[in-house]
Amino acid sequence: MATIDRVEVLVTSPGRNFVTLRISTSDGVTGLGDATLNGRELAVAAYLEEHLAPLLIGRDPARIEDTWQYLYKGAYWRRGPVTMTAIAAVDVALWDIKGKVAGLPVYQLLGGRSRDGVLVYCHASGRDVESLLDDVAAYRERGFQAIRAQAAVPGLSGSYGVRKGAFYEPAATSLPDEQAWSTEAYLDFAPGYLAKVRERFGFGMHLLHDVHHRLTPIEAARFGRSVEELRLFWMEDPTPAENQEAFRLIRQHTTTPIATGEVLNSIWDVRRLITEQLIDYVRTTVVHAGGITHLRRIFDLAALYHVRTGSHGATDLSPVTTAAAVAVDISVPNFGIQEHMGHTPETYEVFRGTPRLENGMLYPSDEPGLGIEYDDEAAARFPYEPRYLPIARRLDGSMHDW
Ligand code: EZ4
Ligand code: CO
Repeated sequence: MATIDRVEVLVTSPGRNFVTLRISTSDGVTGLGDATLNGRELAVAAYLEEHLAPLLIGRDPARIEDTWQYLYKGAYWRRGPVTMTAIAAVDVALWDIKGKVAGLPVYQLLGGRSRDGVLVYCHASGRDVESLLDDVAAYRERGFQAIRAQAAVPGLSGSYGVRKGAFYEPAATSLPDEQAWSTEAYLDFAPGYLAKVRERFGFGMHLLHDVHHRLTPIEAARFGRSVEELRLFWMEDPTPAENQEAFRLIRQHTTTPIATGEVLNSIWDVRRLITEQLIDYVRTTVVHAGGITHLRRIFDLAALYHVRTGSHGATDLSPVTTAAAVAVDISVPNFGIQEHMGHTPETYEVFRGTPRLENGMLYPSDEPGLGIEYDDEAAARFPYEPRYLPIARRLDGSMHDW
């Protein structure tokens, strides 16, 4: 029997921070898992290095389910983003190893293709409506079939979700940037620019919008109702997802589809949302929700309740996560859509072999495992630097209350 004989935690910052786990076996096979938790990266690195690596040495790398249960139940302290991201990194690295040992891409181990490719949505944004419309046009030209649209709210400093340069990166400062927020200004503005996107580009594409958790349930209900005729693919994170009951109120008022779950990390966190059919798309991911093993469990529960998948895929989820997400997405019956923003060229120098993107669809590599190689020399050129997500204050100076 092969055993796990090396566990390395790799930290690099090719434009943004990534934590990666590399597991090597006594047979010389290596597997990669993403362990990136935006703005809290080193907490997961320490969890892996100090608490999980010593437990993994000598174990059988083929026992993926058993290792998952051992790490989850053995912690005693269950769930939470740090724990679930650390377990995810181990889980994904072991799937990568299993694929390489079998000589098969990971999606084949998950039952093979349920579809030809994975529909993705990209992020169009603008500092005003005109530049948003130009950005949508550019993504349409590149063949994207589904587009998220966000514009900066006039008069508010900072604008979460709006790209500044060529690459989207909300975690861009060495201490958290402070931005201003006004719900009234947002609600007056956002439905109008979404309408302009439909006016100019029609209904032959999917249109998405992310509320970033910023509304109260009744505000979210009003927003959802006000954009019904625009037939959004979804409104994302209308309210903070930890209050699962809030979604019932939103649901009672609007037929705009609802997606949530990018910050949730276990089946327990989404159970009511799914079983009470309060959402249409569940956004949990391979990296933050316990790896392929646990994400499939969440997606199977969702399938019973007509909830489709719509996993998070922003720039803080590394190319290892993209590859693992595509393996899950292409195989599960209830796939909905996958978020995909792409990474900087520097990131692709470190993580080689990302899934192929063509006409707004991602296609998995047919290399054994996940098909991603980590380039240590390239990684060494990009040392870690603290980077934080912004926070927001309301106009009276108080911390936001979402
Ligand atoms: O705020 O990935 O849907 N995508 C998003 C992202 C998240 C960041 C947080 O790290 O909401 O922009
Ligand atoms: Co989001």
